[in-house]
Amino acid sequence: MLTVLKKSMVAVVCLLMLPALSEAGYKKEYKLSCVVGPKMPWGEGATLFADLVRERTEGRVNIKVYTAGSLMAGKQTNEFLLLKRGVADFAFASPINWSSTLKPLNLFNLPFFFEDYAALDRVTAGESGREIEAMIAKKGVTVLGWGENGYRELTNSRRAVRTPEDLKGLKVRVVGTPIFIDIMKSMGANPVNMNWGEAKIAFQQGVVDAQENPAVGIEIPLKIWQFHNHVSFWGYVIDPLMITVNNRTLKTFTKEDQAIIRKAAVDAGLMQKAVVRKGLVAPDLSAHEVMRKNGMEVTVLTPDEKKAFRALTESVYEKWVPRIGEALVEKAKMDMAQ
Ligand code: X2X
Repeated sequence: MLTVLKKSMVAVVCLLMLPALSEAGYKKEYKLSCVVGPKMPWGEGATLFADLVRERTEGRVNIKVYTAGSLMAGKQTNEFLLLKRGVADFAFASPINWSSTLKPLNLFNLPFFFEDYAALDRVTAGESGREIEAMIAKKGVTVLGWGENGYRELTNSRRAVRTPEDLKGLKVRVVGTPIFIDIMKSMGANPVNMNWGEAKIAFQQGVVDAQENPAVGIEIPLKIWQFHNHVSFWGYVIDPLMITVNNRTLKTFTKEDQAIIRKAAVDAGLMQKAVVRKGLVAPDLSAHEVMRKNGMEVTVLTPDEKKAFRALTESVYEKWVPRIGEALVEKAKMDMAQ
């Protein structure tokens, strides 16, 4: 009788202790930062990641998504520092917004550098990708998985843009990351930097003529045709996304939960990436069709037409490759050539 009682008491104590042990030090809620709204594929990807983590950890890790840059009052270029300091625990982030703080991330902003999706995938999965992750880890943040915003395509309210002559003088809203000013100037445009949170009003009021963002990732969900009736598919920059966590936060989770979180980030990233790549490559050009149906003139640049823009950006490479790191750029080229 006594042994039975003892055994059941041990069982009860174990049951009571188990969740307590595995959740020791866990917060009730973790904050995830995201620059865009919840209805963009990027924001949906953030929610998907949070949901997968919650389900797979059976509620132990509860992530709340803060969209539209709400954790940083819209100042998107501050995101990395907020994450590093632990104001945010996680971020579903674009390297664009971190690259004024972390110079090597400007690799992803080099104009006409990533010829196609395969090239980008080879970098994020390759040695250059590992080097970038190691560089970020040293600064206090772990990259858990990669998603995507997409190729950044130009829209404007003035004219079809196919040549540098067409771009000349257009007032283009760009993100507040210095390299974008240099790129736009080199190609003859007139760049104005502004946070994403203020951009829509600027388009509405015609403060700027143009902007560049991914078609499926941002322009279509935003209904950019309300403001701009021309789109140029020129693929000048592709914007990957990273699902990330503060190193100190990550260490507070059990090994099992860390593995679950990593897997959830990889899964959510892959799913989100598939969404933003749809309808943009022949034979499925349904995204172009959506824009056309909504009254936009769709201009698709040929490889030679892209080269004319690329040739103008030589000064950007001269200035920025040394800042990114010659060796990293070379490594990325080698990964792409695999
Ligand atoms: O600000 C932008 O253009 C956006 C939403 O694409 C980024 O955060 C990089």
